Amino acid sequence: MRNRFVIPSGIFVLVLVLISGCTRTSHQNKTAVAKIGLTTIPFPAVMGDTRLVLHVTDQQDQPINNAELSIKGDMSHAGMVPILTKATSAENGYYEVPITWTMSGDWRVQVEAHLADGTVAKQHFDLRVLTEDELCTSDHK
Ligand SMILES: [Cu+2]
Repeated sequence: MRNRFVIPSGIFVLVLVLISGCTRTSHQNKTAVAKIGLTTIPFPAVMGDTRLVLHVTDQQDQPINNAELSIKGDMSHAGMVPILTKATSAENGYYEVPITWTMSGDWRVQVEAHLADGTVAKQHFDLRVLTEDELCTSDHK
């Protein structure tokens, strides 16, 4: 009873840290005035319809709700049509948009956050999209 809300939000924060942790140091844009984190619902991402969640915060870790996000998903091999989408409304810094992964495998998601002051923060994330079968397999390890 008393853990009702603690467990789901704990998992969510952990996922954010895991994903942003591997990209933050090497790819952070020097002129960035905002920090961007990414996760998916469900996580790990599976082929088909999922939701993408981007968390945008300022240098003091305060949520930024009025950014306009341009999101582009590409696969690591040639010949794929990129996924393009936008997100413009947020709650507590979390921008959530539906996204349909058209193929399983390695994707790069590039995010541009256009801020109210006219500056742009950029971040990209590499993630693997699993098939339903792979998801089942990794659950049993
Ligand atoms: Cu592909």
